[in-house]
Amino acid sequence: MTKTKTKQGKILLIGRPNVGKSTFLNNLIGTKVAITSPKPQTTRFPIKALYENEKGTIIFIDTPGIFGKAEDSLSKRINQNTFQALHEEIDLVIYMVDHSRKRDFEEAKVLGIVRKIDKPKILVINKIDEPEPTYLPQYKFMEDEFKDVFLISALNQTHVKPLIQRIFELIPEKNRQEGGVLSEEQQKGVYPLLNIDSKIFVAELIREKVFLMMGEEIPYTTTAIVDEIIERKNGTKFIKARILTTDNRYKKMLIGTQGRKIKEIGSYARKEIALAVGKKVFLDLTVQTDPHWQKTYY
Ligand SMILES: Nc1nc2c(ncn2[C@@H]2O[C@H](COP(=O)(O)OP(=O)(O)OP(=O)(O)O)[C@@H](O)[C@H]2O)c(=O)[nH]1
Ligand SMILES: [Mg+2]
Repeated sequence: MTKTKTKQGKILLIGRPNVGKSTFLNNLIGTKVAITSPKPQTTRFPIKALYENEKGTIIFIDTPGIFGKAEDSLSKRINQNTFQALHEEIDLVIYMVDHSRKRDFEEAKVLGIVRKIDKPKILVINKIDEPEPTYLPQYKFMEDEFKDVFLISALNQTHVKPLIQRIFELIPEKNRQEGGVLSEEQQKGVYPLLNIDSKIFVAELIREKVFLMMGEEIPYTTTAIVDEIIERKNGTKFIKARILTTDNRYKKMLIGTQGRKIKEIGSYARKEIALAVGKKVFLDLTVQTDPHWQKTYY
């Protein structure tokens, strides 16, 4: 069997909530693999996605932002999901920070975790497209602890290329058997996602719309579950999904007056799912109260 040399590495993306980890990954890969929103802890479990170019392949692990004060059971569990990802065999760590936010207690907590990981590390300072306010000196101060520092805009893709270049320099060269060692793993997910099937992917898109369209605390009372995806003979996809919330009063708010809110959420989600799957989609979306969903699903 012919063997070819190629760069292969597994990279952990870590940082506090909202610094732009998932945005970075999506824009790098060129397709939405992880949902994003202006609210903290949008990502709830590690998301593995494959990035390929002529130099080789990288598996990125996007993690939920670590909350400094995880007081409720959901954020505790989400933090735990990130700590679990630290046990993966990784080759490199990207520690992402947002220069427009102060280095505070939460940042210190994440830095403490990063310091304990005995792997090469790159510090990525994100959101440089936002010049004010800036606390850049507070982050630059950490430079010596890292192999390299990059100032980027994940949103505008500024300075992302040199960062990828550097990543490829730092990850190992491996033998790859013809056909690719990742193909089996790839097939399990929704390409280039490696650990998510299409039901979870669709559920994530619905959850994103809840994060974007509902007020402050509501998204944290919710999750989304996809029960069925049926391919109809006429080429359309029929999807049956539910938004779960912890309390009847939130259910009411999610449904809205005369069902307007849930219709809006459903229509926004349906359009994006249709775009992602390249088919016409029928989405049957309902809201259900389940005070214990957090124990069952995360
Ligand atoms: N101005 C600016 N905004 C950005 C940039 N990158 C991300 N954002 C915004 O920051 C917010 C959070 O982005 P996410 O990618 O969801 O952040 P995250 O680090 O994955 O957050 P969690 O999943 O909650 O840990 C979103 O509103 C993004 O649009 C950037 O380079 N510039
Ligand atoms: Mg995220």
